[in-house]
Parts: sequence; structure tokens; C-alpha cells
Amino acid sequence: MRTVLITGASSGIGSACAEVLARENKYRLILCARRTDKLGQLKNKINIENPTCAIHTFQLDVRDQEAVLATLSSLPAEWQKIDILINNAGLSQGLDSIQDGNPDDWDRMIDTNVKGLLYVTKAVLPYLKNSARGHIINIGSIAAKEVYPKGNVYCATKHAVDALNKAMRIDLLPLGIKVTAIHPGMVETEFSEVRFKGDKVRAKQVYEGLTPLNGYDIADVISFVLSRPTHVNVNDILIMPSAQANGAITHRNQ
Ligand code: NDP
Ligand code: 8X3
Repeated sequence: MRTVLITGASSGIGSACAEVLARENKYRLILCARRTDKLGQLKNKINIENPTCAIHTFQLDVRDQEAVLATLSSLPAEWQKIDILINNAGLSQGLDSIQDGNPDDWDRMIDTNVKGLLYVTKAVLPYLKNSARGHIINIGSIAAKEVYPKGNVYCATKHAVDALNKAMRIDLLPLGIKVTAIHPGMVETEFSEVRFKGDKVRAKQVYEGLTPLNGYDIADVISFVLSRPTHVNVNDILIMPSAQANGAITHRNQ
């Protein structure tokens, strides 16, 4: 049994990863996020389907460096073995041109998507170093590869994730830790609702007239990546809805 730690497991891609990996009966799950009620509901849902799946949940705000270190260095003894880290927690805030952008939104994206990912990675590395099959999966985005109108700071944070992914692969090579980036296009999750600060109507419009990806589409790819033998690493995957050509161009039914 390998143990997977998933950040941002309370929703969307992270929650779908937990469900998909639980079904395989090959993984123990450590799930964290800020909303512990959602984590509890997810744990119950998984355990109804699969009562033997071992799951540990805890509250974590990845922006809080002290809390990240304190929580991850004092995991219960039976959870002090982690083989896989899925750096999934992340968000976008607003969709504005640079001239209209809100610096608080910028800080929130940089603190979560870049600094939070770094804090968690550093805190989990001592466990991964002890694993015979250490693996980090970083969730990037099409926004890590391209910049689209008004995507500015979100795109910058995801470009940073892309750079860190490549840097981790170099630095962790001697430790035998695999590093993979998964870069999705549009996935219908809570992402747009969070980006538009609770505006459900505007969030829904993002996906109107096309079939976006869903969290399970991404989780299936991650399951495949994790199932490769020890000598194979998938470096980077860009996965898009069929109706999306790049960061800016989609084809919608009228
Ligand atoms: P959701 O909003 O559905 O999920 C985001 C998750 O991140 C939630 O579980 C949330 O948990 C967690 N999170 C946010 N901020 C923090 C924080 N400070 N500390 C801990 N956890 C946090 O969106 P997605 O599932 O779509 O997003 C997952 C990842 O996928 C993100 O990195 C996103 O950038 C990326 N992505 C999304 C795409 C999309 O179109 N949806 C496309 C490409 C990439 P909680 O609020 O409980 O803390
Ligand atoms: C989320 C997808 O297209 O909004 O990373 O940047 S997009």
C-alpha cells in the first residue's frame, strides 16, 4: 500500500483523486484542506463504497507556513510514511486586466499557488525521501503554458508551478523521487465560483455551450501516471476538453 497526501482534497480535482485512488485498493489517503466538513463528507462517501480504505484527514491552510510544518511534522505515527504528494490546492481570484487588478487577489494567488505549494513540498520531503517510490504530482494548468487575456497573475503563478516542477525534477533526481506535472484546461469544479467570489451565474457561464473536463478526467490520468513502473516517469501532461484549443479559444454550441 502506498500512502498519498492530497492537498485541496475538499473539492474538485483533489476530491476526485481521492475517490478514484480509493477505488483501486492500493492507496492509503491523507486528505487536507481548510474545509474539514467537506473532508469528513468525502471520507464517509469513500468509506461507504470502500470500508477498508484507510483515510486520515486534517485541516490545513497551505499559506500558513508554521501550520504546514507543525501539522506535517507531527502526523500520527501510523501516517508517518508518505510515498506520493499531490500538490493540488490552488485557486484563481478575479479576472481583471493588470491595470484593474486587486493586489489582495494577487497576494492570495501567489501565497496559495506558489508559496503554499513550496511549504507543503518542503514539509513532506522528509517522508518522500524515506519512500522507495517517492513521487510528487504538481497540478499546473494550461495557464502554466500560456497567458490569456486577464489571466495575468494566475497565469504567472501557474508558470511558476511549471518552473518549480522542472526544478524539483532536477534537484530530487538523486533522491529517486519522481516529479510529474498535470496541466488541465477547463475543468468544471468550484474553481470558477471561487475565481468570481461566489457568483454562481458567472461561474456557470464559463462552461456554457461546451463540455468541460471534470475532476474524474484528471484523477484518471493521475491514476495512470501513478501506475507506471518504477523506471518510468511521466514528466508532463497537458489535458484539455475537446472543445478547447488553447488558453483563450473554445468552440461553443450556439
Ligand atoms: P476547487 O475550487 O474545486 O478546489 C480547490 C481546492 O483547493 C479546494 O479543495 C480548496 O479547499 C483548496 N484550497 C484552496 N486554497 C487553499 C488553501 N489556502 N489551503 C488549503 N487548501 C486550499 O478547484 P479545482 O479542483 O479546479 O482546483 C484544483 C487545482 O487545479 C488548483 O491548483 C487549480 O489551479 C488547478 N486547475 C484547475 C482547473 C480548472 O479549470 N478547474 C484547470 C487547471 C488547473 P478549501 O477551500 O477547503 O481549503
Ligand atoms: C484553470 C483553467 O483556463 O481558467 O487553470 O486558466 S483556466
